[in-house]
Amino acid sequence: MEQIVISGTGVFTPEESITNKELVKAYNSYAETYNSNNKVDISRGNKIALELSSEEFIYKASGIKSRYVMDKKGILDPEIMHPILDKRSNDEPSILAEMSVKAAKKAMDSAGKTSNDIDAVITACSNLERAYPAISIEVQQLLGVSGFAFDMNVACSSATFAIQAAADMIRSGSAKTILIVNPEICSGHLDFKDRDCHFIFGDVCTALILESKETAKSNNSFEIVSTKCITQFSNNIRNNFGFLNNVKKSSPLDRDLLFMQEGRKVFKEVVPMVSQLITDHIEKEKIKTADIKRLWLHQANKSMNDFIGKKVLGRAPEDHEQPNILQDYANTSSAGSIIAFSLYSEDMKNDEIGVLCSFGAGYSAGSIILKKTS
Ligand code: CO8
Repeated sequence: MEQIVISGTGVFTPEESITNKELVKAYNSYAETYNSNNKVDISRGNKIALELSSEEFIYKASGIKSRYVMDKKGILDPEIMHPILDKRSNDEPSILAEMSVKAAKKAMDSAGKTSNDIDAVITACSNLERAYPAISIEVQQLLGVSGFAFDMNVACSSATFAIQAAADMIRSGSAKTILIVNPEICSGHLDFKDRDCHFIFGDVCTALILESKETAKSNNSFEIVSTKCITQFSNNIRNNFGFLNNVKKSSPLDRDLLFMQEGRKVFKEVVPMVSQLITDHIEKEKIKTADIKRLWLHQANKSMNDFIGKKVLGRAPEDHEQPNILQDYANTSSAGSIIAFSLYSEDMKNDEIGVLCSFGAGYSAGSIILKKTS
C-alpha cells in the first residue's frame, strides 16, 4: 500500500487571550447585575439566582488556565458576553478563510510546498460561518490552489476524520497533496453567560499537509501507519443551530442554538470509548504498548487525558509522552490534538510511533497511528 505522510503542520494563534481570572471577573459581574436586577423575582421564587464562577473550580475541573480568542473585549464586557467580529462584505475574505490561510502558509512552509503543489483543500471544523459557498473553496482561491475543495464537520473529530479521508483520497489517486485546515472560533458558539461551560473553549486554526512519502521533502514527516474512526450517536453534546432555525421559528437567542453539554456524562462515556479505540487499534496493527512514544490527545479536559493515557499505556504517562496544551489554549475542538502534535513532534526519532486521537460530539473519535520518517 502506498505510504502517505503528514509532511507539514501550522498553527495560527490569535493575538488576544483571556485568563481564568479575567473570565471569572466578567462572569461574576454579569451574574451580580442579573441577581440585583431580578431580586424581587428571585425572592419570590420566580427566578433562580445565578451562582458565581470560580478560578479554582475551572482549573481543578478542566486544567485550563487561559484561552486565545478572536475578540477579547466583547467577551469580557458584562453587558455583551460574546465576541464581536466585524461584519465583512462578500468581497472580503471571510474570517474563517483568513485564519485558515495563515495556518496553511505555516504548514506549507514546514512541508516545503507551494500552492502549485497542492491539489485539494479540506476545511474540517466544528462550526462553519455560512452554508455556502464552502469555506474550503474560498481558501483554495485565496491560496491559488488548483483541483477541488470541500468542507466537512465531525465536531471535535473533524481533523482526524479529515486525515483519514485525505489519506484514502491520495491512495486512490483523487489527489496528490492535500491541505487540511481546522479554523475553530469556538468562542462564537459558546454561551459565556452559562457558568457550567463559560470557561471551556478557545479560538485557533491548525493546518496539515498530506502527501505520498515519495514526494515529501520535509525534515519532520510522519507516516500514517493506520487510521480508525468510530461514531456513536449521543445528545450529550449538542448545538441545534442550523438552516431550519428560521422556518422552525427559533429565536436567535434560544439557548439551544449554542453549545450545550452534559459534561459529567460525556466524561464518563467518552473516556472508556476512547481508551478502547486506541487499545484495539494498536493491537490490530500489532504494535506493543511499550512502543508508543507519544499520545497527542484531544484537548478538552486534563483529567480525561490522564485517564485515557493511563488506560492505554498501563501506567501514568510522563508529561512529555502525553503533551497537553489545553492549559494555554483551552478546548479548541478539532484543532486541539493537532496543536499538541505540531508543537510536540519534532524531537521524535525516526521510526518512533505516536497516536493522534480526537474525541467529541457525535460521539465521534478518531485514532491515527503515526511513525516518524524524517
Ligand atoms: N465555577 C464554580 N463552580 C462551578 C462552575 C464554575 N464555573 N461550573 C460548575 N460549577 C459547580 C456545579 O454547579 C457543581 O456544583 P454542585 O456539586 O453543588 O452541583 C460542581 O461545580 C460540579 O459541576 P460539574 O459536575 O458540572 O463539574 P465537572 O467536575 O463534571 O466538570 C467539566 C465540568 C469540566 C465540563 C467536565 O465535566 C468535562 O470536562 N467533561 C467533558 C467535557 C468534554 O470533553 N466535552 C467535549 C466537548 S467538545 C466537543 O465535542 C466539540 C463540540 C463542538 C465545539 C463546540 C465549540 C463551542
